[in-house]
Amino acid sequence: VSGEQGAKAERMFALMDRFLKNDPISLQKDILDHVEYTVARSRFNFDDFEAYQALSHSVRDRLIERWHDTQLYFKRKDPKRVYFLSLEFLMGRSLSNSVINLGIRDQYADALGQLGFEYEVVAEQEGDAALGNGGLARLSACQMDSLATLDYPAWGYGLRYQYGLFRQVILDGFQHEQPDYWLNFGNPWEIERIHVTYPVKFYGTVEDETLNGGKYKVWIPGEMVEAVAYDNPIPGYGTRNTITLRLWAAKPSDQYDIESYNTGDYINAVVNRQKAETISSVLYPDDRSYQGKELRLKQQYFFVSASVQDIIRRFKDAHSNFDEFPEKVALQLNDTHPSLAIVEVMRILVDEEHLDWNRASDIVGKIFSFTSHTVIAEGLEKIPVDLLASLLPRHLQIIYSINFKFVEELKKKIGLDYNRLSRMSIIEEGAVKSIRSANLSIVCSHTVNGVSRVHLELLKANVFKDFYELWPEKFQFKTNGVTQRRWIVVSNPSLSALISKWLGTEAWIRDVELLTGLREYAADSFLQHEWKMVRKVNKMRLAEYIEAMSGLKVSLDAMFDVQIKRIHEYKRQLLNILGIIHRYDCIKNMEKSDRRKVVPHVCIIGGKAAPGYEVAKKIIKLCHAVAEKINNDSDVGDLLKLVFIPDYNVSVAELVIPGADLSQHLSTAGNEASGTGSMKFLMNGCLLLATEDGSTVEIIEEIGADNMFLFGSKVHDVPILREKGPDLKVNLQFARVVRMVRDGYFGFKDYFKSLCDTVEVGNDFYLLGSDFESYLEAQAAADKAFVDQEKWTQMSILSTAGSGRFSSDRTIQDYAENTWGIEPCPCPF
Ligand code: GL2
Repeated sequence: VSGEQGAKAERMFALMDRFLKNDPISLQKDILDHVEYTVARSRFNFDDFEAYQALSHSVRDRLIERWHDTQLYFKRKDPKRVYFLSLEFLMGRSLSNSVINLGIRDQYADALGQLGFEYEVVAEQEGDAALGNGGLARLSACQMDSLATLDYPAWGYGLRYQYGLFRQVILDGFQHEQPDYWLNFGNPWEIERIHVTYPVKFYGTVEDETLNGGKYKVWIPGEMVEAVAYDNPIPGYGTRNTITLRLWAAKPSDQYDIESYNTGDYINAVVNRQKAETISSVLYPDDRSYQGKELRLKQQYFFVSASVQDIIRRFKDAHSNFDEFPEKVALQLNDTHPSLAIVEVMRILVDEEHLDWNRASDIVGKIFSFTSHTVIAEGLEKIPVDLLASLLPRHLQIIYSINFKFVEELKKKIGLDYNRLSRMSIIEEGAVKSIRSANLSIVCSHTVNGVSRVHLELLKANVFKDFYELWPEKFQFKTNGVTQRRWIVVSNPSLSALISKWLGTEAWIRDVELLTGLREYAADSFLQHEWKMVRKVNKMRLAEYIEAMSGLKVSLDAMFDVQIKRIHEYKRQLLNILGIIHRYDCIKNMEKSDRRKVVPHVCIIGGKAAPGYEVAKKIIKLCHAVAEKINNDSDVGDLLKLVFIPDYNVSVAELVIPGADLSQHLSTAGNEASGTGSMKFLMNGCLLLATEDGSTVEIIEEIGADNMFLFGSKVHDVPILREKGPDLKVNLQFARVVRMVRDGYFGFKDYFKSLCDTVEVGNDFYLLGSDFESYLEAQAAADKAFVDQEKWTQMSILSTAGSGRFSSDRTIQDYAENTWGIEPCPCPF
């Protein structure tokens, strides 16, 4: 920088004490300054929550410093960037993750300690940012952490919902949903960018325009909303790089409203304006069904339009020729939710930048990649054409043109096979004519990814078969991963310290493959002893939580047997509960003397049901009804307890996972695209009881089938079993436990009738009956292994040792090299 600007920069630089200091005294001063000037409390009188507020602002200052440097460096280097578009990010808490990634957790803990506060207690004050439903959303969060840590020039883009995923409250065993107004107490982890705003248009008409001899389309909108950026800095671990998750909030726009003010109805005009904000108000709480609602479509377009405008603006700051766009930009579609980004880029290039259609379409084909996260055809999004025609009239025209050209090309390749042409068309004809978002995404992306090997096989064989046959080279898979920073270092600090001690280095936190080094000590009795101690302390922490929450005291000698995830029929929480009923029934019918041989279990189930998903809600109620019976049966005592953990979320997971001995992953094979919960448990040395579904198949390759408890039909068995129809040789044990529920043994006989019907012979779509016997065998095998604690601990160590492949670092590196074509850009200062 030269001239006056340069002189100014020099002066500023001289005034600045370069970089904030991280010694305990500076940190204390910093915290107290924030107590006084940011939180506006007296430095002599503040509570834990105020300490959290001050602490987080102090951390945020340090994030901002690195973030500015990173952004400046990226700007200077101008590397190819990846833009990760996702409607959901499940970030959870930010404080501990940030201080660990910045490498200053212990310093802060000291600083707080000297002020009379305990770090853990202060950190507990933070609420969860729950801007997502489940696995897909948490995956996005893990991937952001890896993108930052691996120094990739990346941006995340999403929506800043005012209400995150609902809070689950249980009353009399029934789920009730309460709004999660997470911004009530402020959010220190975001920075509002009042100057980074874009207009987003809706409704209206499309008109023709002639300009300099060219004919163009002009969209005259009927409504305009302003998108305002909220930036969330994402720090990498062991690097200065700090990247951005930019979330958009909707605000009323000043343009396009003058008319209504002029009519004199001032109050109504203001109220109408305010409605704009509803676009980013609430997260849809259903992760598997698409309802064709206008608000949802508005959300999708709102966030992609703002993001695409932002991306193009950044490109144009440094470039004038759009042919360079694919060298600078990779756009990743996280599922089909952001697929309108394709159409938005086309619209801007053609209508606003006046590129000719073929050139624009060539650019689009080079920048987009798409990852599917579902296995079933019913899970695929469809946008009703009528809805799109009214909300985004120009986009509908563009989709028709894309489809026309695609179908013409396709005819040349496959001839007039009308069935196939109609299956592959982006437009679905039928009672409700709709846009198939997946087809749009496949046609316009250079790469289509599955989230595990099995998932890709299923996509190729079923939902995307026609496309796979047409473009086999487009299809890849990137097995999901989770970040060890969050899922070991933050959530299980004692295990983390133990691992570092035995490996003699902390390098595994960045280079997770190093965990395999634990294999050589798996049989070492000293490590086993320390490993068991760490696990016991984590179990204690979990037991205290259970007691505080439910009043139930549980024995630490019992196996903590956990299933936490969204409640879905295909995930088969019902199979778990029926298995628990069977266990209970066996204990009741056993000779007293035999009970000594029973392995005590504390069964823990947690998860939310979508508000409109009746069957899932009944499963939650059944869990409570069964728990009520078992937990109050003095005959059973500590041999069996059942606990439902309400309001399962990221921070609850951070507490439960390190304390689990066994975790259950029971999806009917072929239904879970990947599954990521299992990876978190694995990293923490928890053994898995699972079907051979999704990523479990790859986990088996890594840690061996004899290191886990596998059961059930395999992926290729499931369609055959379903085809074959009901098995007349019904498993008697299964029939018995279902009958107990049916007969009202746990009460609520009428209420549970329809739930029992879902697993009756001929109706049992998710094959609980067929898999029951093998499920009980796997349970028995787990019990047997648990008795031999030495063996169990060895298996536990081997699980952690084999978990490195399931780090999101590996996934992201694979995406960067094989899908996006981007390179690390580490900030040197
Ligand atoms: C999911 C899949 O169901 C799950 O198997 C996968 O691990 C994640 C992440 O790829 O994506 N798809 C989806 O819509 N949700 C998922 O968890 N909510």
